[in-house]
Amino acid sequence: MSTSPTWHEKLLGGFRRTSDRLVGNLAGLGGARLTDETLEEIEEALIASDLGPATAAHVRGRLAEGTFGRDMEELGIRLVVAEEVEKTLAKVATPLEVTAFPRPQVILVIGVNGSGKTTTIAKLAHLLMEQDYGVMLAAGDTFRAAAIGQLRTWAERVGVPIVTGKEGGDPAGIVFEAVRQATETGIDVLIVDTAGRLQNKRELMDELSKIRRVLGRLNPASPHDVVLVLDATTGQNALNQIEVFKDVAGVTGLVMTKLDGTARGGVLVAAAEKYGLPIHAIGIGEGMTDLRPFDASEVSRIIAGVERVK
Ligand SMILES: Nc1nc2c(ncn2[C@@H]2O[C@H](COP(=O)(O)OP(=O)(O)O)[C@@H](O)[C@H]2O)c(=O)[nH]1
Ligand SMILES: [Mg+2]
Repeated sequence: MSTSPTWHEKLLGGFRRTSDRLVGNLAGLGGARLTDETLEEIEEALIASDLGPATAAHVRGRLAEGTFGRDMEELGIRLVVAEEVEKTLAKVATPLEVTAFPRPQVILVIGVNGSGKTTTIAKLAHLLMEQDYGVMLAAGDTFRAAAIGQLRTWAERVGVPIVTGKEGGDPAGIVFEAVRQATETGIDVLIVDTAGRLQNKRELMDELSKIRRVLGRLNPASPHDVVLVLDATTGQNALNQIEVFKDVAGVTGLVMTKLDGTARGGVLVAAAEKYGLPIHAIGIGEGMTDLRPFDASEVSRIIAGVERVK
């Protein structure tokens, strides 16, 4: 009889590449005297494992300050890595909170095609429902009929109302109608799907601005959240997307998805370090329950390969 993997087991899978690489890189560096040269090697090993340069420099600094020249076991090094990574991640690990008054809180979900927006919306809706919030979805990706159908299927599965329009229809109009319905029916959270690929970037940004303008006219505080969804399997490319979207789209927070299987989990640390944007949740699969806020300590210990050491 097989049981399905737990959240922790799936996390281990998603960070395996980063963790294996890091542990492999650090192997053999412990037990020796920490010379300048060894410290240099350790710092390079950390950067090669996708951790950002600042976190790597902090680890080096920590190792140099207290223990330089002393014998340092490999496990000791990894514990320092875990502590420093945790400091970086703890600053950004920020669950999405539902605080908007008046309701609804409007969450605009953006990101390039295939990054996992629609799936993340379904998972987020499920997570919020579990917290007893009333959730509604708006199908603002009208670029393809399949995108509308995909969100509708998820809405049925999760059990939340959805507002849709025609393929090729005006997303701003759909969003306007969704806010009206959400207000009328006392919905707490309205989550808006958006298109990730239009003819060109200009058009995509224009469409997002138009949605924002319409929302802002209904309530100046809206959208309350602009969440950029990133695909962790794309490594450095995920960082480039933050660069592209953060200012023009007014990103307020991130969700990192596909942190399962073939993910390059270290990119989570790199993103945290470089941009300092709140990271609301991480996604580790295609199921409804595969999205959660993350525990900076747990993730750091997994990355550093010390999760079983107390
Ligand atoms: N393994 C894995 N696949 C995911 C995850 N999130 C989304 N996907 C898959 O990635 C593909 C694109 O997701 P979708 O939500 O349609 O992306 P969108 O184009 O940004 O809306 C789909 O095949 C999803 O099933 C995840 O956390 N893990
Ligand atoms: Mg989609």
